[in-house]
Amino acid sequence: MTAKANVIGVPRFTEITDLTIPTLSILDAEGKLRKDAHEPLINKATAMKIYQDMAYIRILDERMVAAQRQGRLSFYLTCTGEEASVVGSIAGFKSHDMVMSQYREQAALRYRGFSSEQFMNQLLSNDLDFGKGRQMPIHYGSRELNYMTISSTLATQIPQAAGYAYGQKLSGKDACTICYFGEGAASEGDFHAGLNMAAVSNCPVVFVVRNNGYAISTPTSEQFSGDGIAPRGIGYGISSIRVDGNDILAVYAASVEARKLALEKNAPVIVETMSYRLGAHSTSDDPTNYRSSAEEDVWRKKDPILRMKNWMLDKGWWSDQQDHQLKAQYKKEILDALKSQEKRPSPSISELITDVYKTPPAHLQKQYKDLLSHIDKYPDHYLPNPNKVDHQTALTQFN
Ligand SMILES: Cc1ncc(C[n+]2csc(CCOP(=O)(O)OP(=O)(O)O)c2C)c(N)n1
Repeated sequence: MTAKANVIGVPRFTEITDLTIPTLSILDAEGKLRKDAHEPLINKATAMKIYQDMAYIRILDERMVAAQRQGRLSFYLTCTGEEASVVGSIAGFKSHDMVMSQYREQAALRYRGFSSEQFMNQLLSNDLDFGKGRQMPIHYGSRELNYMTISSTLATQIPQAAGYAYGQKLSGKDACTICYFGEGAASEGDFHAGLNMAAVSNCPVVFVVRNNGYAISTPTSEQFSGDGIAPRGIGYGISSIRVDGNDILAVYAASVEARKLALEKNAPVIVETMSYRLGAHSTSDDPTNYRSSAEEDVWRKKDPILRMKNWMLDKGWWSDQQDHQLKAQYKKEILDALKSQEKRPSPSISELITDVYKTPPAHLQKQYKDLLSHIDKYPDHYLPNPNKVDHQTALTQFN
């Protein structure tokens, strides 16, 4: 889009207040339909799946933080408070659409069918981890579920999503990309490059920006002076919508429309979900150092799961008894998976430097062989290696 001519005769600056982005809100804080709001078309089966996956992730997060505190995991990162932003959005997409996420969107992976055992395999870096133990916990990925492996480096998924969506358009298949990131990641250069690329190349990609109030300890008031992220989309010529991220129906309705728009127009779309990161940034963070519990309490009262539960109860689609049973069942499923998967061996050391190069470069091979000799010399410094055979073959595999 080139600059549009709108001639004026006296200097008049355009201010942020001239552009007010409305917020889509369908359910009120009690989970009742707001006056004048349109309930999106959503069937009982989809609503049940959405609710159950949000409930599952809340329990997974609680159990995994506890497991980290017990020393069973090295690191974890919760989605707590933002479950509706994630599950409501992924539910508006098809299973063949690609997901490019940041790291707080494990609920989308669950929605796609990632099992408790698969979560544990990655979190525990065991021999069944798809990443073969070469990444920190929470760097999930699944080729089968069209979920691109997470990268720690903020915002790299944004230009990648534009490129992936461009490829989807060329393939002529009815598929698009959903790309998640936080408002903090929107301060990266990759955000601007990715958005502009997606807009000028007409890429069917939906950017879901989780505006959750913080980038680690930095509140949004110290990140930017503008009105959130949605207006930046307008600046790039991208259709943008802002929604109450704790309102499952608002997120779902906007996401269904966003996907439709992206594919009909072959164009990027932005969905900004306004929410709050209720948990710590990660298990390495302590939010009491930079925010008050009174502030957290305000958002606890807007719990997206409780809000959806109330709506489901009102519709007669759910009961308190079912809720109790489901939560007990998930707790057991997760703890059973933790117990069984933590008994599995570590990935084989013979795969430490494979999968990137056809033949690993000489310097990597040297480091690898040095490591193996070090393990032989000082076995007590390392975890027991049940794959002794692999270790031996590993020494010769690149010869
Ligand atoms: C390029 C880069 N810079 C800094 C970091 C460190 N870092 C990790 S998460 C994070 C905050 C991101 O905040 P936001 O995008 O709002 O997501 P949230 O954690 O709130 O979900 C930062 C600065 C990083 N991983 N990569």
